[in-house]
Amino acid sequence: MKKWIVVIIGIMLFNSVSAENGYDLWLRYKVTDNAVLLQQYRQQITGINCTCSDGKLLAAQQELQQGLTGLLGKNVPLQKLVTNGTVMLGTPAQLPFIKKSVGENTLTGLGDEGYLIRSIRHEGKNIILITGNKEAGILYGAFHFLRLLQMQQPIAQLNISSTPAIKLRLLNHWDNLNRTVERGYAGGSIWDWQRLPGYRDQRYYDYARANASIGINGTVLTNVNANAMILTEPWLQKVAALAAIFRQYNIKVYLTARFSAPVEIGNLKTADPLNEEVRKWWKDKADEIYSIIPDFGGFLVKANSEGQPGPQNYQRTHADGANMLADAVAPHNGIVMWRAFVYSNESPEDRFKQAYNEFKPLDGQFRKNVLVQVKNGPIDFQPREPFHPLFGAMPQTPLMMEYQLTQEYMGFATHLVYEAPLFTEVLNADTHTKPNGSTVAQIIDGTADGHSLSGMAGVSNIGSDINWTGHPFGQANWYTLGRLAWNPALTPAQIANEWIRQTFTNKKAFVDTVQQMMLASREIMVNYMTPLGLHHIMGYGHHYGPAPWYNKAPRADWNPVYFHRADSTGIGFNRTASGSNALAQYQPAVRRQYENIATCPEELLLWFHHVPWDHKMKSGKTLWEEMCEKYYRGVDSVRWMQRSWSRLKNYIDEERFKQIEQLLGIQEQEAVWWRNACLLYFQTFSGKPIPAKYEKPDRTLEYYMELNFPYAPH
Ligand code: GCV
Repeated sequence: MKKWIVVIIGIMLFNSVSAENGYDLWLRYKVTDNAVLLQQYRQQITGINCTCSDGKLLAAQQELQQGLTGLLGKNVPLQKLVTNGTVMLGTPAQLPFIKKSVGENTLTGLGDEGYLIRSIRHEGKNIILITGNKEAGILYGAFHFLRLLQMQQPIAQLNISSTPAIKLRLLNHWDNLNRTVERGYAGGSIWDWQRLPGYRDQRYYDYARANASIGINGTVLTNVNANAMILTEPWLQKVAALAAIFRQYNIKVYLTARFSAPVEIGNLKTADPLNEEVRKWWKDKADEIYSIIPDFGGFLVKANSEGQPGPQNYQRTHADGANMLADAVAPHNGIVMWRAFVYSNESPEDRFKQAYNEFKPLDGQFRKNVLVQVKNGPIDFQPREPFHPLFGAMPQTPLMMEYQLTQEYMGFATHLVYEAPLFTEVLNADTHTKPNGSTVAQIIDGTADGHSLSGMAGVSNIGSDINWTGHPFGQANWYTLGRLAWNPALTPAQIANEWIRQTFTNKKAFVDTVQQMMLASREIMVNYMTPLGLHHIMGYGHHYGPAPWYNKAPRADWNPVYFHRADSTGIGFNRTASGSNALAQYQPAVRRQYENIATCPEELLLWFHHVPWDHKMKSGKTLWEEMCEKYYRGVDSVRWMQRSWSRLKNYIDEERFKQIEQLLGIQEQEAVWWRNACLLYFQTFSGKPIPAKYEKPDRTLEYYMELNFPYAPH
């Protein structure tokens, strides 16, 4: 009895630090608030034994000690001896008994980053073994083990093995050297370039821990709208300081390469990729980089897109440009990620089609160490897009997925939008390019076409805000990227469940409610912003709020009116054969489904069809009525999220509760703004009333059209 009271008081004391600012992310390691389980954990885990000769193992050991000590509410010591309840870390090379105990084949299957967590008998004791062929695997295994405890799972009979499906699991920071972040809504850049390399902020370690905990193994530090200065020696020294910290967590650094760097910092007259001097400049530059950062990952390049220089400035192809850089880094095992996000204002072609038109003919022309990085959809990270037609269309080239974690088009860091449903919707889409399996997931994990190089990247939503992502729920999107890149078969529900339990609490009522909110949140946002396949109708430049009327951009395909094409007959972009025929870029099975208005999923309808206002939808409503219904439902659902959240006050700390409550309040106001502005504007074309059963917009269209936001972040 006395023992129980001590345990319960212990739990209360350890968890009594109530205010939480979100800095600890999902690595909070609070004492287990279930007395029975805590007792069991304390018996099952008594110490840590590690033959730590390597940085990554040391990192694993430190994390385990910190985490277990927190979760068990008592010091978990490092041990030389093995006792019942020892957590033992080591590779088969360090601990020869492992080979016999788990079997050679099991180990081979783990590759370089996989791990095994097993409850075994060793030297007559019951121990928990965390092993992998390489130290990196053990690091990931240690984080998995901690996740089990944070989620209050049983650990009596462990037999877990896991290997990543995707090789390169990367964050892309759009961080500038002056510490601004393009499309960043969570403060400034976390890279304190001015004080690097001398000052190594604790944030860098915590950033690396967080990434390692979800399997992220690379980070591109700089914006794709690149600055050549990062490639100069003093800046490379700063990069090297970060690389030294990240290395211990199995994270490689990558940089964006400005294509015109040979001219800008190399004093050459040209950056032509076929020019010998230029090629030598890049080779020398690569040699220099690797002499400073021996495990440098390679380059990410945005070329001939939105004003960035590229090989086409010299009448060369994207393959010429990528291959030149690939040749420079190849001797060092570096790679090049060449982005397919290209479109030209000189071309009258539907922007949807341009990347495919430029890149498909280049399939087979890229070096082995090049990946082409493709955004999930053909336009630009909209709330909903069909999958990019390049997926499946370049079988000889590894295609890497680019998602956007930062919510450029999804309410910045103000709206609660859980992106996993968007990510998995694309991964699960069938490209129909192969008879036996060619979902987007199978294309990008390399299995469809037999590529060993594979990658998934997320444009980072991280900044200097204390909670890293501005909105506390933005952390879930970062978490999702890592977990999905490790295992694209995970469902949004599984990932949300893991994240909620670790980030907030294991209490069922809280977990269930928040999971429901998260799973619904993406569709809710689609409904109040861009239902039924509307896209790209936001404010010009900063992309804040609705502006479907906007038509003054310097190029047509930056204007909302280009994308929605509303007129008195209907609304939507005709991309069938009678329109831009973008649908021809998909395989026949996909094309046929989408081009037939009767079989096109209604959620994508206005992506592909210009639809009469009176068109009968599946619900029996007209298109106009359905559009009204979606916009109103979107707002109502935000109110539902507000009500749901308000019931959770007693489950978590006040600080985060209030933050989220306030943010939901703004989200509600902005959802109303989107709904009213869009419906009032589209009504000028449909000429139909907003059904009387709905609350009336309380402002006029003119009011919304006059709003302007010169200082919105962008
Ligand atoms: C980094 C969109 C964004 C730009 C971004 C670009 C890209 O156009 O608005 O800020 O530039 O995508 O992905 O390169």
